[in-house]
Amino acid sequence: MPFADLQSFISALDERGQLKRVSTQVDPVLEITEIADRVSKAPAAGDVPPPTTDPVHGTRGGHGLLFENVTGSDMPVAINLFGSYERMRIALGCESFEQLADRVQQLVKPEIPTTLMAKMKKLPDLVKLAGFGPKVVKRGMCQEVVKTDGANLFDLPVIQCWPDDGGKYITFAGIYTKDPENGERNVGMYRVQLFEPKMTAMHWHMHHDGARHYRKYKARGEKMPLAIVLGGESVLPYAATCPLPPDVSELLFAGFLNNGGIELVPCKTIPIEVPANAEIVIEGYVDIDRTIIEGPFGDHTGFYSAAGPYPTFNVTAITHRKNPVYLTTIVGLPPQEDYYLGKVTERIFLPLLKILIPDIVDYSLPMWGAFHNCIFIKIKKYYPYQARKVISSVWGAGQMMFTKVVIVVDDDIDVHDEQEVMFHLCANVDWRRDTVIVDGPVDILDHASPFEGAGSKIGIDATRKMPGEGEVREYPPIIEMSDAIKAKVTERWAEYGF
Ligand SMILES: Cc1cc2nc3c(=O)[nH]c(=O)nc-3n(C[C@H](O)[C@H](O)[C@H](O)COP(=O)(O)O)c2cc1C
Ligand SMILES: [Mn+2]
Repeated sequence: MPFADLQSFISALDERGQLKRVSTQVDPVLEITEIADRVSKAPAAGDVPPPTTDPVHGTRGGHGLLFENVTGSDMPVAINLFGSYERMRIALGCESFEQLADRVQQLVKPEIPTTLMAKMKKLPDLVKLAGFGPKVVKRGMCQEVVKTDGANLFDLPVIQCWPDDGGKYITFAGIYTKDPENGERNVGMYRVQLFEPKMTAMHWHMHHDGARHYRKYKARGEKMPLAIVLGGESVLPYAATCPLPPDVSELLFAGFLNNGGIELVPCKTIPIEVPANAEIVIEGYVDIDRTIIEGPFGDHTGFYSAAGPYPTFNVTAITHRKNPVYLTTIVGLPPQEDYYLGKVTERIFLPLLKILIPDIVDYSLPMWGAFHNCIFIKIKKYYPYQARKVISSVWGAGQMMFTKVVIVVDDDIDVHDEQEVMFHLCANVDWRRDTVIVDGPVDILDHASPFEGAGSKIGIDATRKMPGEGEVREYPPIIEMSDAIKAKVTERWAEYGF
């Protein structure tokens, strides 16, 4: 089972040898980053990479870290808690990500019961599904301490991640907003730069749901209530990063992962509900008339993302449980903690992706692709230009639209083995015939595109070509020894005297 709050998750990591406590005093400015960066690239604590992840990079991630003595604050700082396959499995309460993917598959493709008996059997599943929605309750530990006038963001041990960052950033919070038209909740993970004791920026990319909500408030001329939430159920940080379609509730998905709806409490000063079991909640309003130059920030891409204008957020209250733990993360040159969040999405979303694009057998987002730069896709090819169809479909599928390089291979290739993919790519492709370059939206963080968020993407068809796919000669067979000779050599191996 996943955990009901951050501190019970931390205790579980501790019991399972997945946590290191650091009692030496550390500086939240840069020092925590350097430690966390080294640890996240160290061998993983007792980790076993799942078979569907690449064996080289899947073995890193070190331990989760709890800094108990942080300069300038009385709150401990937790980081890298989700930064390995094993810790992600613990956070999501699953034995394997494939097991979770199976649950997602059942959710999206429910078998239609035909007999009365089968209907009766299905009933508990439906009742359970209904139970995954969030439940509003009266009281929650996230409000054990409430500060309004006395609220000060700089009392929190917020870290400065990298030397050229614009300042201190809250990096691992769920941002809770509501659609002003229909009240639908959204949770997204967006970084929050601190400017004043009660003022921050709100860095949501224009393609994300927080920005969509913001545009609606702005059009209505209303200020936008918003809560920044740290901690809560151990599934929540992951759920906030999930690339769900607009209007598909992250909280419902979190309830599904949590095997029970997330309990919410009404905020003290704004009309938003937040997880009752959160560690820390920052309440306030986004100012629809004021932006501020936010950034630069050392980002997922491994580069600094440039400074630019983003809306400002004014704090009306900070609430927290007694003795809260401050949760944070860093992003930078992969692998970092976010790599594992991304890999879990890759696995869990495979059944959903297959519904959208049934040609796909499997896919992989290689670590160095930093999510949006590269995807390897395996298809079973039946007709000419099928790979081209898949390439176009990927560019039309939610946040996959950002993918700069789409590489499609045949179904006898292991997409989790980079060597194998690159071998076939380089050998099978005629660049002029087998590539397609299109203009379209790209990730806001992409610095190579001519415009922010708009540039070009390449699709590479690395499958064996068939008639109808341009000028094609016959593809030669790959070299393989006959089974008879292999068996003979195996049998005689000792005789050779190696
Ligand atoms: C550690 C981390 C930091 C992130 N920071 C941002 C950010 O600052 N701005 C942003 O728009 N997306 C950021 N993202 C990506 C979004 O959280 C992610 O795309 C999410 O699906 C957006 O949800 P939404 O579509 O509901 O807005 C971050 C993701 C992670 C894992
Ligand atoms: Mn969303």
